[in-house]
Amino acid sequence: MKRPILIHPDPRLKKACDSVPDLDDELRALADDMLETMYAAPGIGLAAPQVGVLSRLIVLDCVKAEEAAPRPLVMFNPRVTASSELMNVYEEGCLSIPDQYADVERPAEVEVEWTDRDGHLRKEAFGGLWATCVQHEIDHLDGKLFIDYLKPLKRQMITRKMVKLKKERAREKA
Ligand code: K1U
Ligand code: ZN
Repeated sequence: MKRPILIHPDPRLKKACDSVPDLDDELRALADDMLETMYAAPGIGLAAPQVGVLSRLIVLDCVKAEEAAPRPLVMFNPRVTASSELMNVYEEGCLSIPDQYADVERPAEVEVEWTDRDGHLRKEAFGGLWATCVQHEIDHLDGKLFIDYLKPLKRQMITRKMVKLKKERAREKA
C-alpha cells in the first residue's frame, strides 16, 4: 500500500526517531509500503518519518539503469560506522521537498551497519550515489533535511516555497 509523503515544514520531519527494538510483521509491512511508495514517487530512498512513522527505518534502491536488476534495501537501525575523509558533492533532492535541488557535500564513502528485513545484522561499504543517499536517509532519522546544510537564506526561500505549495494542495483538496 502506497502511503502519503509528508511535505516540509512538518514537525514530524524534525524529530529524532526511536530505534526499532524487535522486528515484527507490522514493521515488515511498513518497509514493504515504503518501498512501494518510493518506487511510485519515483525516488531512490525513503525514511519512515517521511510517511509519519518516527522509527529508525529506511529503504533505498539507487540502481539507475532501467535494464539493470533493482536492488531494494531495507535497513532497520542503520548507522554509519566509518566515513571516508574524501568528500563528494551531489545535487540532492527530497521527496518531502518536491522540485527543489541543491549541492550538498558529504563523505564520498561510508560503511553502514543495519538489521535487514529478516533480522540479520549486515555491514557494507557504499560509494557514489548509494553513499549520498544512505547518508541523506539516515539524516532523516535524526530530524535533519538536506536544506539544513544550506545557507539560511536559501533554506528560508525553499521553506517559503513549500509553505505555499502545502497551502495550494490543501485548497485543491477542499
Ligand atoms: O529521502 C528522500 O526524500 C528521497 C530522495 C533521496 C535522495 C535523492 C538524491 C540525493 C540524495 C538522496 C529522492 O529520491 S529525490 C528523487 C530522486 O532523486 C530521483 C527520482 C527519480 C529518479 C532518480 C532520482
Ligand atoms: Zn529526503
